[in-house]
Amino acid sequence: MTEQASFPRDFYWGVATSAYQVEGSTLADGAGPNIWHRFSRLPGMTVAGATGDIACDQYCRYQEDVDLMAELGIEAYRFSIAWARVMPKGRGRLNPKGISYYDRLVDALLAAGIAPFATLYHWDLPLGLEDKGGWLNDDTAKWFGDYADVMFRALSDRVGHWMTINEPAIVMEKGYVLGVYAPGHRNAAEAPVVARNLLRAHGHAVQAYRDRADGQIGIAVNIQPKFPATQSLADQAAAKRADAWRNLQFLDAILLGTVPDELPEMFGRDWCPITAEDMALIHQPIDFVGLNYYTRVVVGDDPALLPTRTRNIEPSAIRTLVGWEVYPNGLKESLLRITERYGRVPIFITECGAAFKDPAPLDGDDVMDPERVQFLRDHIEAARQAVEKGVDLKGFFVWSLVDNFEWNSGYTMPFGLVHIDFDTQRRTVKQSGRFFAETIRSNGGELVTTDSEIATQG
Ligand code: IFM
Repeated sequence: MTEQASFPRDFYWGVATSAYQVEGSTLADGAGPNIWHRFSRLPGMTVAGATGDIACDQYCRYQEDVDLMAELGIEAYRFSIAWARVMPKGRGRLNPKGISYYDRLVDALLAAGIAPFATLYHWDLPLGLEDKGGWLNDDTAKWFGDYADVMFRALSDRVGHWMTINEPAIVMEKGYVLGVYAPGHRNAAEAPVVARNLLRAHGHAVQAYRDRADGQIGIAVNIQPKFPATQSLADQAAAKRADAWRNLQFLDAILLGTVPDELPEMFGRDWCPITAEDMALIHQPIDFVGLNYYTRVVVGDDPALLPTRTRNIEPSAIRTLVGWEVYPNGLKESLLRITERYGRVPIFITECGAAFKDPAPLDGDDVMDPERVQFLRDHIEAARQAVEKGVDLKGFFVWSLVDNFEWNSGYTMPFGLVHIDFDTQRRTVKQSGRFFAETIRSNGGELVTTDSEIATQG
């Protein structure tokens, strides 16, 4: 016996990607370079010197990917727009051919009955803006608003769901503190400046959207529940700091107009305050929260590691290829926490997925990836339980449609429902792709085997 479907009837089952990770043709048709173009060419920054120059070639093969999505019954596609494709220097002159690419993509999606969900910024800042200070320059936020307005003008008649920025915490931490992602800065003192400008950029885009369109706009944040390694006061305080840094600072500012106390304490005289004027821009109503969920993290106190003075403890439990603990309950906890902290705001799970080592495809057969099937099954079940507890969940997007360029890991971390042979660009559906197709067909209703059933069967 299976449980009844409890996802709403108008639920969106989708897949997600981002421009630099899948499009390729990064400089085609007048596009400008972005920070990953430069960063991935620096020695040692990506595994095997990989770049997104070709990636999944979606710029040329978008119709093939749309057809694949249609074949799997996918209802929504979350893609991102490459800012430097439509504004080669990040401001000023537009590139009509770049805009036309997204026009064609959106039309192809709609023709296939797939709802387009567009992200305006998924980490590919135009290089022209990096050379003017990037996210450390206050003007970048304003230029982002101008770029957003161009895209609203071009697509908001057909795109009803927009996300301003993907995972601002990762931009700040990996791009500016750890230097493992573009632009590769290593300066903890830059973090609050970057965070403030990302938030201001979000605000400018929301403002432009309200002036221009009447669909839905939100932001996609990644939440990682933080657990203290021990019950010591020091570890508990460490978990609170890590939580404020990674999970709370962006949503608190946007939805509550506040800054968690831990942040100014953490930064001391390096703290960059958000002014009242900034906050008025940032703290505007949004229509939904996008939640990207992958794992939880256990943390301990470590005074040497700035700015959070915390260290992550290696998980001993089941992990994905990236090393992240598989912890589906964290998805439920995160959904409930957002609902409790910010009120019953509509939420989309805008990313959830896992990298596992997949076998090579054999001619004519699907790629078998039972670990990813299990991962998805358990996370969809966690989402269902959150819905049961009253979370206003609107959709579930798997990361990702296809194996793609996983940033500094290059092409070594397959997350796709569809395998790609990067020598031939041949696509082969995985078992997880078929599983997700079945999930969509049943609206999540035929996945869940209850514990009691397992016991009875045993
Ligand atoms: O590939 C990334 C994506 O760009 C942002 N969220 C996490 C994914 C997996 O690491």
